[in-house]
Amino acid sequence: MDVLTFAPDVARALKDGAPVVALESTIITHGMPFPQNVETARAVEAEVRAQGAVPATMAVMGGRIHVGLTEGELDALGQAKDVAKISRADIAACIASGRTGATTVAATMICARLAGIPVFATGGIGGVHRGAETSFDISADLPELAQTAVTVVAAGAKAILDLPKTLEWLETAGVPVIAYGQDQFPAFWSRESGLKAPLRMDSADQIAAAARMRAALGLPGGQLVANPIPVEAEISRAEIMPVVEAALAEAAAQGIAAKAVTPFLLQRIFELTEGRSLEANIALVMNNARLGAAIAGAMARGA
Ligand code: PSU
Repeated sequence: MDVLTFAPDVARALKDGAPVVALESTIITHGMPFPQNVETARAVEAEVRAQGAVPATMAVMGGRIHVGLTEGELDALGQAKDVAKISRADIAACIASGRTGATTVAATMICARLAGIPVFATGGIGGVHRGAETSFDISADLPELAQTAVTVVAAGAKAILDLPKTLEWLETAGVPVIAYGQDQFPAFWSRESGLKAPLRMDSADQIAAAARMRAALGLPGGQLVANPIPVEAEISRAEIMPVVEAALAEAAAQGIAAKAVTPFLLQRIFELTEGRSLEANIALVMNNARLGAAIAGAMARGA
């Protein structure tokens, strides 16, 4: 069944075997406030283009998966109030009902695979939430990485999560976690988490070669490339962790659960840091877009 609507430049690039980078839309609708969300989405697309690749922002609209959005669509999505945050469990229902849906990391990976785009850049993936031993709250992003062959570039996992358990989960599921240019697994707003990443690579070519080898071996699933936030934009762990703890305590007190947890925490941390967390978030997404474009270039060259 044909459910994909390609933006003309994305269709052309895919036909020519030129580099394309998939981008998500939940970060626009649920991850950042307006107007910074739309400005950032535009800047990220421009950065991907500046690096010689074509951006393909994904969203579900009018019963179709859109692979690449027009300026008007991006703008409308950034201001819409009733957009669903969709993942593997609800993407089909959202398309079938004609509702508008923003794609999480998991849903964007599904869309990217359907569209034939092997690389996707975002901010931070979802993971194992604190207290998961009782709540069972584990982001659907993790099992998606274990089954869908897309290389995801993120600044690690958000520091609101239980990072040791997130790494354990990924290891058990056979997902390669590759720190880029350093030994430690980065923690979104901070370059370091205190945890060593299982793998380290220092070039886009190495990452592309590893993806190709996984395909050659017939291994399902993707790779997580954990790209540390640039030094000048980072908020140190010592500074961000008390803020994260305060936001987590508020979420618990208010009984925030399931899909609402991550957007609630990001918004509270934004308020508590007086906007600094958002500046850091924007800087790390831009940085991931650059690396994503480089990896897409390396894959297109067959490096
Ligand atoms: N990266 C960001 N901001 C975000 C997200 C990623 O910089 O808001 C979104 C992604 O869509 C990711 C989601 O899939 O957060 C995780 O949500 P959850 O923990 O409910 O799975």
